[in-house]
This record gives sequence, structure tokens and C-alpha cells, in this order.
Amino acid sequence: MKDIIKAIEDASIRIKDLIETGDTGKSENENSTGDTQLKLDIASDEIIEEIFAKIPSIKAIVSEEQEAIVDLNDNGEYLIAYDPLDGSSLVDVNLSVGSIYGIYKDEFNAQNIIASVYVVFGPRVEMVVALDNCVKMYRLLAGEFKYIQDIKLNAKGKLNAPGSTQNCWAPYHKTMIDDIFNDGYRLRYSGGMVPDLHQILLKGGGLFSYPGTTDRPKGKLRQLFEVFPFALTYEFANGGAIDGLKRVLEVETTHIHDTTPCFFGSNEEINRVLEVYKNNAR
Ligand code: P6P
Repeated sequence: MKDIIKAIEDASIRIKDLIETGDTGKSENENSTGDTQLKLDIASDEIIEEIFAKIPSIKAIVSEEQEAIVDLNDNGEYLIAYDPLDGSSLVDVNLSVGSIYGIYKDEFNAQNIIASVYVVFGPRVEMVVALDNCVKMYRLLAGEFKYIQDIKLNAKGKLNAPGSTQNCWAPYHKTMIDDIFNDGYRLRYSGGMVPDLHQILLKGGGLFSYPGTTDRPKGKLRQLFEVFPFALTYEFANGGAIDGLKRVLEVETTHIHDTTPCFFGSNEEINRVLEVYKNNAR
């Protein structure tokens, strides 16, 4: 596992340079979920695949930016699903973006995720590793990632990050979000999953939601390389991650690019969502 973390560090240093100097324009291609790929998406993906291909412990990888699984080493122990540069379109407006990695054993599914890593490219570059029930944050300082702190969520937070198309929300979801704001929670939503979830973790808690909606009944965020890695992180940080009715780490994956509705947060906020959804969503 240490070799994989070091590979992610090396890739992140190169991706940082790419963000600062690279072409943020659109490519001619679309990814498998129909998003127009930015040149940054493709270049970041190439960096990660090039570096992972040299790690013998990695059996196969799957990227948000590629249709199929890429086999690397028959004798490898780990499978990695990753989003090379989530929220890449935010680079053009100078907002924070991030990379997300889910590390799996034997199969790409929720039950087999054993670790996750995400990297935030913002005013500072920070890496968060969820492994063995711990969440540890590192910061890029003078070219090296240095340990900064462990991360744990409080039982209840103050931030509310409500995603997805508001005029496509279920009425009970809208009422729930309004009630949370009426209880004094602060709106914190940039449109970048990585910085938005990182902020809630570092500020002690709250709720991030990307529910199923009339325009996207199964949500927008991808199971293997966005939702499951953050679900493991939030659970290891004493919080929770659900699809409205159950843990997202109990969701079945039928295709490597499947999405799922998702809620991440402190336990009190997660229980509040469960209460609303079990009485309404069927
Ligand atoms: P919306 C970025 O495109 C992304 O995949 C996540 O990083 C982010 O949380 C979400 O989409 C934002 O989606 O519909 O709120 O713009």
C-alpha cells in the first residue's frame, strides 16, 4: 500500500504543475458518462496511468475518463478506481479541484473497498488517506507530503452542501434542506465534490447531499471512483454515507460507471436524512 500512496503523491505533484500551466480547453472527446473531456482530464489520467503501470501490486485500474478496466499486473493485489481530476471545469474559474482514488481487493465493488485517497488542489495541496479505520491528512510542503493531522467528525456540524438540480428535487428533499438551513446551518457548495467534502471534514461536520432527482433518478456521482472512496473516508472519520435509505457501501454495482444518490455527513445529519427518506422515498 505504501507504494501506491507514494505513486499518488508523485502523480499529484505532476498534476499540480499541469493545473498551473496546462491547457484548460476542451478536447474533442467525451467520457463514458457523456461529459466533454477537458485536456486537463486526459492529461491527468495519462499521468496517473503511466505511474500506476510501474507499480507491481496494482492488478488493474479503472478511470472515470476511460470506458473499460485496464489490466496492469496479473499478480497484482489491488484494484484502483480513480477520478483523475474531479470538477476540472472549475480550474477555469480558479476554484479548487481534486483527484479521488478508491483502492479495492479482488473486485470493484463497495464490499471490497479497503482504502481511499483524495487530493485537493487548492491554495495548498493536501492529501487525505483513509485506511485501517483512520483518516490522516498530509500537506505538500517544499515538494514533499508531510503529515499534518488525523481527521474526525463531530456528532453534529454546521455546514450544508446541497447538490443537484434544485427544481428537480423531490418535495420532501426540498423541505428537508430548507429545514436544515432554518436550523442555522451555513451554505457551503462550490460544485467541486473534493473541496466541498474536504471542507465539511475539516470543519467538524455537516451534510453534503447529491440525491436522486427527476432529471437524474440515480444521482450523478459515480460509485467506484467518487462515492465509495468518500463513503469509506466519512465512515472512518466517525461520520456516515448513505443513499437515503442505507449505507452507500451496501449499494450493488452492476457497471463500473454506475452512479448512486449519496449523502455524506456527521451522524446526526445522516440520521436526519434517514428519518425523512424512510418516511417518504419508496
Ligand atoms: P452540480 C463535478 O462535475 C461533480 O462531478 C462533482 O465534483 C460535484 O460535486 C458535482 O459534479 C456538482 O454537480 O450538478 O451541482 O453542478
